Amino acid sequence: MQVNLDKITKNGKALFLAYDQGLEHGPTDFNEESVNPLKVLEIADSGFFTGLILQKGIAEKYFFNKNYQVPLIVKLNGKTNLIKDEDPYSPQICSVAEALSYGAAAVGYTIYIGSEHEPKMTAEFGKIEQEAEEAGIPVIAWMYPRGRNIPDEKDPKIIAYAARVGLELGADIIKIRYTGDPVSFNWVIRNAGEAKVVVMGGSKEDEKTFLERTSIVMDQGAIGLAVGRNIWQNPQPLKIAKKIAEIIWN
Ligand code: FBP
Repeated sequence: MQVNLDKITKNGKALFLAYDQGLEHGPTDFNEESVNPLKVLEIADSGFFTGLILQKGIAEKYFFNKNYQVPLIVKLNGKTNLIKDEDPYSPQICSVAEALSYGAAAVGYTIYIGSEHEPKMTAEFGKIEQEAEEAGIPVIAWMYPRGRNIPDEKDPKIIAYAARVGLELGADIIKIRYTGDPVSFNWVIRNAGEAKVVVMGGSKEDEKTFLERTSIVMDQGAIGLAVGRNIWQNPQPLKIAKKIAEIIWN
């Protein structure tokens, strides 16, 4: 069954603000402003975003029962970067039912394809996918090739493989890295098939490069971006959000 993406898209396009880095990277990503979830929620609720990605703790304490208009996307798994396991595993820490109780319009899950722990993640994802479908909400798969079997996670061929795995596993939206050139990225999009593609942000880059990349991925058929640091680490987050939104909905 094709799930409806209307709640987390506008005219079929998407701009998601990611704010789960506190778990994944620790406070190193934050400054005096962005350490405060309220400040980032204010950015998320500016009208430029079609979704806000949170882990359950921040969803419960800062989003639930408040009057935010931005749709909530709860990330169901996550891990710290303190464990230096070459083959990463990101355990499920929130259920679909719990995410729904915080008001989630969609859920997200990271799969490290190529990791020795890939089977655990694909199995967890399969269950989540089924529960989300029953609840009628979309599932976004962070498709990240990583581990000892992946010599280069930026290799366009492995990124295309990751996109295809997302389609095969039933993801409604696939969050993936840009390959670095339009031709190989077009192949990624074609491998994702009917699953939609949003491009991840990464560490903060200069604005011009980031905006150019946004145009390229949109031209090749992505539906938008899921980005964190390139927005809330920018000294003028709303200004850059506006520019990105103008490209996405041009
Ligand atoms: P950014 O735009 O800040 O890179 O956020 C995207 C994201 O996928 C987050 O959802 C997540 O916390 C982070 O990147 C994980 O990054 P990595 O695993 O590459 O360190």
